[in-house]
Amino acid sequence: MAKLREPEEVSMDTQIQHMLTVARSRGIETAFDRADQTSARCPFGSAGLCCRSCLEGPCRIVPNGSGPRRGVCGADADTLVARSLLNTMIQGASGHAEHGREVAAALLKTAEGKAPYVIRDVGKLMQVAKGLNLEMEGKSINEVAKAVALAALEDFQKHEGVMNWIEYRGHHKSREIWDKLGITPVNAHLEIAKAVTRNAMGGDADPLNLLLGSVTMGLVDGYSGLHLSSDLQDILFGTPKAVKFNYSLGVLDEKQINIAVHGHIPLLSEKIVEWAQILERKALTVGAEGINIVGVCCTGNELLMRQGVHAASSFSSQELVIVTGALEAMVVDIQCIMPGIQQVAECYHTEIITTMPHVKIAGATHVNFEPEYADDAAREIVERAIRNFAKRDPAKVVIPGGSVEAHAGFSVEQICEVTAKINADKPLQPLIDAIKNGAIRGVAAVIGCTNPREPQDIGNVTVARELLKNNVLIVTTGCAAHSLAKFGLMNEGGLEACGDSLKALLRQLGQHAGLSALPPALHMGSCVDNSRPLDLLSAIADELDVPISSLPAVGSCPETHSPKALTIGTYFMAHGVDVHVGVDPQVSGSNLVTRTLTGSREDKGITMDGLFGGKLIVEIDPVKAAAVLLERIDIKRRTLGI
Ligand code: CUV
Ligand code: SF4
Repeated sequence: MAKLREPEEVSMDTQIQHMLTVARSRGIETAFDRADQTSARCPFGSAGLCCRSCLEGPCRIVPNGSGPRRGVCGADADTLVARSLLNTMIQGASGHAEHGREVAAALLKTAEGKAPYVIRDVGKLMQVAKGLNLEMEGKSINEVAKAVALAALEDFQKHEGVMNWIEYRGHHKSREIWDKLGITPVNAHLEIAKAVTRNAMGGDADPLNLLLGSVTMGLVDGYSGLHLSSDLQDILFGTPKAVKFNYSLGVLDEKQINIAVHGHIPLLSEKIVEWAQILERKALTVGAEGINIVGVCCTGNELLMRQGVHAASSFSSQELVIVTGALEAMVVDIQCIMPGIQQVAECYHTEIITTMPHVKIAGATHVNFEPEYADDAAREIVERAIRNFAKRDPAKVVIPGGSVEAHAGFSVEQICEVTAKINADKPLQPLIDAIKNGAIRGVAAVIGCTNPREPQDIGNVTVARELLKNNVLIVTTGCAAHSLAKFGLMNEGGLEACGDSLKALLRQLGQHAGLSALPPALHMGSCVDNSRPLDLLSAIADELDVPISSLPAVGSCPETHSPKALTIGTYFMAHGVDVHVGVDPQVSGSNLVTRTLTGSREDKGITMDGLFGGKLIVEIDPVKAAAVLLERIDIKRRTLGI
């Protein structure tokens, strides 16, 4: 049996350390333990050199050493590595595209009066309709919503032209590059199907062409996944505005019925919040003081951004929410749901409830979600949780004390509402001025996950702190945002982490937001909301009439585990934004692939930096990573002449 890490080595968060000790003392295994048990990892797979694409294989090759240099079909290391990367990209892009499609279908049903949702943000609806060049004259709100939904669904159907959301949101200077390379997606499903075929045995065997295929997956992810989802979710549930919430396991409440919502799509969880309020009185009849909804992963992010729902856990510690013994139900939708939660739940009274027909877990309860019957599903789930309260064993309840207050809700609209109080005609100008005069040295999007193999939060928090110290403004999404919230970077206390000029600016802007200061890390939402930092950059680039690739902006993904984070990173790079990843992306088996991804424009041969103006930075050490990101920010500042 492999030696297990000490709790202090597993997470920086003392509550997580404590709950891990509790889990171990009760003989409950979690992802942190399984990461230790599976620590002997296959060297072929780790380098991208194992191919299982056909039944001649699996082929494992050794490009520089004593072993075979090609698979049975003749594919070499470069092709194998490029294919295995594309495989990862297909996974990532499909996840986000599917998210977008589900939301589009729900919007259509809402517009047709078949689903129990309302259009909460009519202004955003009109703005999106206008952006899509849709005819609005004389149309009712529902008719416009229907036209928007159909335009969205077309991005999964059309057979020529370019995805509507790229026409709408894509920056024209980036578009020129994509079009010239012939990589601009036509429709998400078509591109995904094409990528699967080109990646099969006997398909594409040109590593550079395969890498361009990966960039297309990044664009599919970015536009049919991220932008489309954020836009439509804002229309349905409201564009986020400044909001307060609390973070950490301590948000569970011993006296209340606790329901965790986990996954990615807010369609059902928004309804659960509604039904928890409606059924609050019923909770009192079973002896609870109320119903407490807490968020996990990105469904958590969606709810906190719009409803101020407290957040309990990021990805890697999701099982520990159950170990508190105080959870009546964990409701999951799609993505990032560890199958392991069911084993943990079986040691408690917690009911795991799956909700999507294509994402079930053996042993869990399934309450099917369809937009038409969203109210029925939400009501049943809340009632189940109320019934489960009586089964709770008080002797097993351990909730760590305390939680951290955080401010979130920083959509581009919210940021501009604040800066418009300084310059009403040109709301972006205060930010542009601050970038030009150096008060803001650059902008970094700290995004992505937590990974049970990595010490939780350390990478995310260290990269952010190192950058803040150097006056780099942080925007954040996903589970990285959970890390930054927990460690105080979303409240006033976080200002001590900032360099002087950034601190002064955040204080000045804060006054216009009714806060003593803006938080140093601006929470922009879930993973699909990585559309928002790009929208911000796109608007700044337009204002300055430069490509996005000239801006002193970087992305950093210090603790990722998810293919989705790699596609998001690729989408950033396709716009010319440098992206750091703090976990090995498993491409080391090919010098060609590694050089193309990580090389600079001055290097020999084709590089991402040369083609798009942004490159991949692989650095495990977060302090060193921040130093490299600062260097890249400064290079871009010099090219911009500031
Ligand atoms: Ni989509 S993708 S672990 S929940 S951020 Fe969290 Fe965010 Fe990564 Fe998953
Ligand atoms: Fe082997 Fe080629 Fe088949 Fe891959 S596609 S398993 S390298 S024969």
